[in-house]
Amino acid sequence: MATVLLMSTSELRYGDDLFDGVPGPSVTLRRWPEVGDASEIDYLLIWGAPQAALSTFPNLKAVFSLGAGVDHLGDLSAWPDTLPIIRFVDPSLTDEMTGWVVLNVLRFHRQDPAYRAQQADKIWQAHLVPPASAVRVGIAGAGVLGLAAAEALAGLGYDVAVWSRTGRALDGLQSFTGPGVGAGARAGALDDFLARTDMLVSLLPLTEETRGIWNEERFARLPRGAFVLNAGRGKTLVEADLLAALESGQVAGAALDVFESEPLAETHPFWSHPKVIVSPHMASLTHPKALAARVAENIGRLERGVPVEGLVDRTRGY
Ligand code: NDP
Ligand code: OXD
Repeated sequence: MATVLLMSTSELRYGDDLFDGVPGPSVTLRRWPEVGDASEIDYLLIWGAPQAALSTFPNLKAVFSLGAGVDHLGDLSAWPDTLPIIRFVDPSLTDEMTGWVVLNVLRFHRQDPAYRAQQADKIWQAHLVPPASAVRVGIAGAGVLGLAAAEALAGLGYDVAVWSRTGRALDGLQSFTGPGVGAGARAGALDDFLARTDMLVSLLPLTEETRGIWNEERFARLPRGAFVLNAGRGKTLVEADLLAALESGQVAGAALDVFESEPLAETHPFWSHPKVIVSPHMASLTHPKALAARVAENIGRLERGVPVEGLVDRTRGY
């Protein structure tokens, strides 16, 4: 019997029946702040909970993130080295993110914002668009989510390239590797990637390297009139720089699911910006039963001493 403590500052989505009917080891769920005897807690299932509370669990075996990202855990190096940190990796999350990316690439390519504006004015007018093969999509972050989105877009005929730290790629896709990082890295690769990108899709995790990476300098490297889509993390993008690039026409439109500060303030200019599509950090949501199945499976693996899926590398920060 494993005891899991759910620690989350924001989620009401996970009921007391979270692990009911889930195959694998039997799990007892407790909900923070009703911890009971802290020495009985084996695993934390956590999203944005206060780090100070963590020191109180002497027998912890692992920490599970409620999502794919782990930036909400703060400085990973502050966590005990021996404590595995495991993120959520699951086809349900991957497929939903692929849907958000495809939806928004198609939206811009097929001029949906213009048609919505025309509909408001009852204007019947069609616009020719270039074929998908002439639209160069650049996916920043070629991980679980980035590669799946790349594959889906390539399947629709888009000219897709990916950019990552170490240069993983799918067969047949152009791959660019982070500047000065990793074996075989090529300085200027990010600039080359941006120069060939009409639609930039960021699925990067937030780390010290990626914080503020999408800024004035990087927007200027894109072809004039490019689109920017961000569903990675809000703090990878400098919002004031994006607003300026939209104003100047350097960036033609943006679809944003994540923001420097969430929820997005009512007074934020993105809400009513004609070139910006806002979604409330929903590009891919964690589905409770899928999460419970993954967590139970990984608890089983930990208890059998076999490698888990989604183990975070705390020196990389993701
Ligand atoms: P992965 O860890 O599988 O992939 C991360 C990718 O980013 C890897 O390709 C990695 O490179 C690349 N990367 C990391 N740092 C750098 C860098 N400095 N320079 C270039 N590339 C870099 O993560 P996932 O694909 O599973 O998830 C990505 C992120 O998506 C999450 O961290 C989270 O922030 C966000 N997310 C957002 C959701 C939403 O609803 N908006 C839902 C789920 C996730 P390499 O391959 O070389 O390691
Ligand atoms: C995640 C998220 O990291 O929802 O899973 O942002």
